[in-house]
Formats: sequence, C-alpha cells, structure tokens
Amino acid sequence: TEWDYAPAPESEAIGRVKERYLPFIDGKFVEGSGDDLVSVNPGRDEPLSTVSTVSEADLDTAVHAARQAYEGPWSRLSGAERGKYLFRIARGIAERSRELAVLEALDNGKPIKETRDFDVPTAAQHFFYHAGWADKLQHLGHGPDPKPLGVAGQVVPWNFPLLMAAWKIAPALAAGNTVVIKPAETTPLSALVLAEIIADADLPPGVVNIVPGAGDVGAALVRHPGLDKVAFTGSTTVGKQIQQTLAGTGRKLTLELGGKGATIVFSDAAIDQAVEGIVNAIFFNAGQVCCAGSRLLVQESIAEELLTRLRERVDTLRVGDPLDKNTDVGAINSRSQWDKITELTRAGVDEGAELWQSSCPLPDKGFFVAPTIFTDATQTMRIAREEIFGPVLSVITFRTPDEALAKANNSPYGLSAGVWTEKGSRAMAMAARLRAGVIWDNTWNRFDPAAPFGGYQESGFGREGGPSGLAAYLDTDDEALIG
Ligand code: TXE
Repeated sequence: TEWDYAPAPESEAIGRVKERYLPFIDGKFVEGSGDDLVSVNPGRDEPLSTVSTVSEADLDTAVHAARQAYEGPWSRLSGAERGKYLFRIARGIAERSRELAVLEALDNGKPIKETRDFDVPTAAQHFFYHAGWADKLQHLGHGPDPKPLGVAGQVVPWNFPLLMAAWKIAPALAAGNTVVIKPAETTPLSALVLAEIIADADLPPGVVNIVPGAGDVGAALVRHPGLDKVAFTGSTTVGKQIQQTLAGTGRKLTLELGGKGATIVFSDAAIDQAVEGIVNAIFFNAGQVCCAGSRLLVQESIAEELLTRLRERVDTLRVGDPLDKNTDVGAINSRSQWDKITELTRAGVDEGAELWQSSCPLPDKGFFVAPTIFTDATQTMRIAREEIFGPVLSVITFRTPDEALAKANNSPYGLSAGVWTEKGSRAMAMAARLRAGVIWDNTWNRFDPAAPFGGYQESGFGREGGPSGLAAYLDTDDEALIG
C-alpha cells in the first residue's frame, strides 16, 4: 500500500509527542493508580515521555467496563455496524500515519523507513481487512453462526508495538468481543495514540481499554477471572507461565512466542535474491523479530561465494539514527535487550564460532549493535539454539536436502523457515517437512492479514490472521470454521 506522508513535516510530528500519556479505560483517558513509567528513546538513550500505569484496581475497572460494553451496546450491533467502526479506526491510522511512524521510531528505535512503509500501513491494513469480515462471519464454516467469546485480555511486546496491538484488537472486535490490552513497558506510546484514534472513531466506551504497565500488570491481567480469552505475544518463558496460570480455567488461549528461523539456501538459488532475502530475514528491525531468519543453512558448494557476497552487502547497511530516512538498521529497543545480544555474541566467540561484524560506525549514544555474522557455527552452540533477538546471524552448512531439513528442524521452536531454490518441486517438498508455522519460498517477511501466522512447539499455538485468526476469538474451533 502506498501512503501519502505529505501532510505534516517531520518536526511537527516530533513536536506532537506528549510529555505524559494516560491509560484509556471505559472510553476515557484516566490517571492510573500505578507508578509512572518513563519511556526511553533507545536511539539516544534519553527519556522520551512519561506514562501513567494501572494498578490491579484499575484493571478491575477496565475488565468491568469491557464486560458492560460487551453485554450492552457492542453485542447489540450488527456485524456491518461493527465493521463501520473498524473502517474508521483504519482510516484514523492512515490519517495519522506520519505522526505514528515518527513516534514508533522514537519509542522503539526502529528506522523510520520501516515504521513508515511497514508497521503503520500494515496496522491500518489489519483493521481494513477485519472490517470486511465483521458482517460475513455467518458465511464461515458449516455449523451454527459462530459467536464471540466475550472479554479478551491481550498482552503485546515491544518489537512491533502498534502492529501487534492491531493484530490483537482488530480480529477481536470484528468477531464481536471487547478488549483489555496491555502494551509493553518500553513501548507504550503508539498504543495510546491508537486509543485516541479509537476515541475519535466514537467506539462505544469500554469496547477497547488500553492499560499500560510492566510484566506484573500483564500477569494480573491474564489471571483476571473476568476474561473469556487471553492472547499473548512475547517470550517463551512468560508464555509458559501464562499457560500454567490458565490451566483448568477453560479459557481460550493464543500464544505467539519466540523463534529461531532457518533460511535454507540451495546451490541452484538465484544468489543475489538469496542475499537480499537473508539480509531482510535477519536485519529487518535489527533482528528483533519472532520470525527472524537467525540461522542460515547454506549448501556447502556455494557457501564461500554466498558468504562473500553477503558480507559485501551487509557492509553497505547503514546503522544509526532511527529518524534518518537512509538508516537501514536502527537501535536495539532497550538496554536489557542490548545486554542479552551482547552476552550471546560473546558466548558465540567463546564457543569457537568465527565472528564477522560490519564496518559501519555506530553512534556514540543509544543502544546499537553492528550487523554480525557467525560462521563455523555448530548446532549445539547457544548462538544456533537460543533466540538472540538481535542482528546476529549464525551460519551452518549442509550437503543434502535431508541434512538441511534435519538441521532446520533441530530446534525447540517452530515459527518460520524459508527455502531458496529455483526448483519449485524441491521448495514444496521441503515445505511439507519443515516444522514451522510460516514457510517462505524465495522470499522472507511477507505478511498478509489474510494469511494465518503462528508457531509450533515452543513458538506457541493458535493462529493470527485470516479465518483462523478470527476463530481464535469465536466459540468455534478452527476446523469447524474453515471447514
Ligand atoms: O519479553 P516478555 P521481554 C523474546 C526475545 C526477547 C525475550 C525477552 O527473545 O529477547 O523474549 O523479552 C509482558 N505475565 N521475545 O523480556 O517479558 C511484558 O510486560 C504477563 C519474543 O521483553 O515476554 C510485555 O508486555 N505478561 C517476542 C510482554 O509480556 C507479562 C517479543 C513481552 O515481554 C509477564 C518479545 C507476565 N508474567 C520478546 N511478564 C515475540 N514473540 O515476538 C512480562 N509480561
């Protein structure tokens, strides 16, 4: 989608960042009774804004408001009327796209090129897509009309703050639910601007409540007895805790957790295309992506040539100021994430892998990591097994398709994988045996709101996007819904 970013000059968008943001509960912006948190601009390691957070009592108010809205106005609306609100929110995002793109780059640290061309338009697209479903749910499946679940509690991470909020809110509302959603503590701002857009769309009070806070607020939200559904995107550790919390409650749960995606390049692949694909797979959002291609499996016969070209290409990536339109790789979102990446990179060196880093100078301030490639990595090394969530690629070679498959599947995760080959039959055969929820063929990071996204094993369960994503918010199972 092409968006027109002309309306406001960038400085004006920066000037619109407020000094203080408030929780959005029952249709109003209210002071929370939790402690304030300071959101940091990771591109400069400077405070960006202050956010009032919620207490458990505020959460009760929010869940109660969501219940009242569900039982009151929201469930009395026709699907077409619900769709109208979703269209309004989509248009509101498009209208404020420049401001949102700047805010997201400042709060998250990702390059403006990405927020402008990906995060913000894709968030709008999710509302447009789901607006179209709101009046067509009765056409899904073969059984009785599917019904909404009620009140959904949702917790989202910091790597795609606005987009993850859109992924969660849009299908929930399209299916007729109401929502209490918690943004991540390091990136709460864009969700609170989305709250303004929702308020401007005149959504009935309580249909969407946005409750900023840290992990303790997330924990209190997901165990709240007033919820009918929980959806979480974040770390595998927290995902497992949530699964334990909800065991026996009968509540529907969707978990979208970590990953260790494999990009598999065969000797017949179009090599320049593969290089671009690998760069996109691991350096998009500085590798802070659950479906990042953080393991490169390359066929031995082309490994040397591919790596030479890959290093040349990676050396051209500009790392730096997220607001500079020429920046390819921005800042790491937080100091703690920077520490984690640094620690795992050190582990790679200690375990004997060979380190290469791009020569691009890094800014003096802020949390930056140079694009990093480890060769001579083995499958048992931490860099090949653990989710680094940073711009760090581990390269492993293979000789046969079976060996590539075995290595790709040798992971506790199962979210994404990609195959580069000119042979369609090989791509299909690999896709059938790769244990990953998303498999790309000669590409990476292609997203479509109509396509289901989600994982296997420790990457979680449940799907977001498409009819399966709606099923997660309806009293039906996926099979019944999509027939
Ligand atoms: O995640 P957390 P963190 C992975 C990635 C990253 C690591 C740690 O490897 O390095 O996780 O990141 C909320 N109950 N991913 O520590 O803590 C928290 O406030 C309920 C992959 O930031 O899982 C935030 O809103 N909620 C991932 C959200 O959970 C809790 C994206 C994510 O934070 C909670 C992010 C609790 N007990 C990290 N504790 C992906 N799948 O894309 C925290 N939270």
